[in-house]
Amino acid sequence: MPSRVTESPEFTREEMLQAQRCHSMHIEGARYPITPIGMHYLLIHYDIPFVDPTTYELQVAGLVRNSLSLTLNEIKARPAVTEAVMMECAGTGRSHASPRTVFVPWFDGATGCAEWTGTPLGPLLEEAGLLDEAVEILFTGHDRGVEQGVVQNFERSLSIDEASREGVMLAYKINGQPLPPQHGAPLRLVVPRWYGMASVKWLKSITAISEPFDGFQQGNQYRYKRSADDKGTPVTLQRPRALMVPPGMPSQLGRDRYVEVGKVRIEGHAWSGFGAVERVELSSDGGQTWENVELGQPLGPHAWRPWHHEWDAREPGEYELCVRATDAVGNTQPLHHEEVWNYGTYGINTVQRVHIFVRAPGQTGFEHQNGQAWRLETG
Ligand SMILES: Nc1nc2c(c(=O)[nH]1)N[C@H]1C(S)=C(S)[C@@H](COP(=O)(O)O)O[C@H]1N2
Ligand SMILES: [Mo]
Repeated sequence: MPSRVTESPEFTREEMLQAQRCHSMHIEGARYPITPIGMHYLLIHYDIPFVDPTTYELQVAGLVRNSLSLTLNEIKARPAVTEAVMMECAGTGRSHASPRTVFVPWFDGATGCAEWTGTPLGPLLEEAGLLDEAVEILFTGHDRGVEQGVVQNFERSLSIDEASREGVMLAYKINGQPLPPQHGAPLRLVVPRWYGMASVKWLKSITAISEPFDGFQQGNQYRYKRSADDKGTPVTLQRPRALMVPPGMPSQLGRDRYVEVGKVRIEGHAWSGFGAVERVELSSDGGQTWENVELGQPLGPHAWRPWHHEWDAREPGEYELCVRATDAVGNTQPLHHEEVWNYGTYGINTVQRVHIFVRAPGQTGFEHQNGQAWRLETG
């Protein structure tokens, strides 16, 4: 059973259900260096499994000299690190694309930068003693389900190099709190710089294997494909993106924005898995002209980078604000989804667009560009 794609601008019933189970970050959350718990996006393929922390044991096995079985207390007794890590779902921006896969219909908010606490994975793998035949490390979750007709536990692998990298950890806390069930309690993998699917939640086992893993979530899903029967290439690192906190006040349903004439402070955060963000630009004319914004310092090497700008909204009227990040290796964001479209609609890192009305003080009427008049009244 292949995945389903649709070209309809309307969302299906399944997408509605997915969107409610797997919510995005509220876009105004782009203001916080650390995303508050509950504002961070969620992605849950099947059910949230119940894993009892008091009887929990992590199995470390396969091609290792010393198989390990570790309780949660044993894992917590190991050296601990705390780090802000940018996380983003690979299905990011899917609803900007057409056709799109029928799964979680993300717009811009499949994001969060939480502060994770856990034990580094590298030293644990060393303790287990990888045998020479081992080429990859497989991470298996406790959650089970049927996806496109295939019964499975959620599982994915990393190369030994990737798994041993600085920052890769087995996390048991988020923002100083024990992991809540939806974020992978009692223990999850956190893989900085990669799209979220690599950070396996509800971790059941870690297995050293002799062949590159080609299971469903790696050999079939999370690949950049041109068509349904193209094998494609693996989805790995987060492409550059910048998010802005939409300025002013919103309309309730349309999410259009309203500000008064004058200086408007615009701020947000930007990130890339390929290298540090070196430039962020803002456009107020839908991406025709750009100006550089001011960059701040990120909380750490794997956190998103703050930026801000004073936009001079001189004339009343209608504008389209866009923001664009460029990273240290020169990757930047496309204006249109066609430039990055792929069959699974992964990594759609098109610029965020915010439709905004600038009004004279007290102005209530607007001419909308499609000729429809808008009225604002004070409630
Ligand atoms: N076991 C398991 N791990 C998982 C998933 C899952 O469904 N099951 N979803 C993955 C995907 S696709 C993403 S984007 C991240 C989301 O992590 P979060 O919900 O904590 O934000 O978890 C990943 N880890
Ligand atoms: Mo994801």
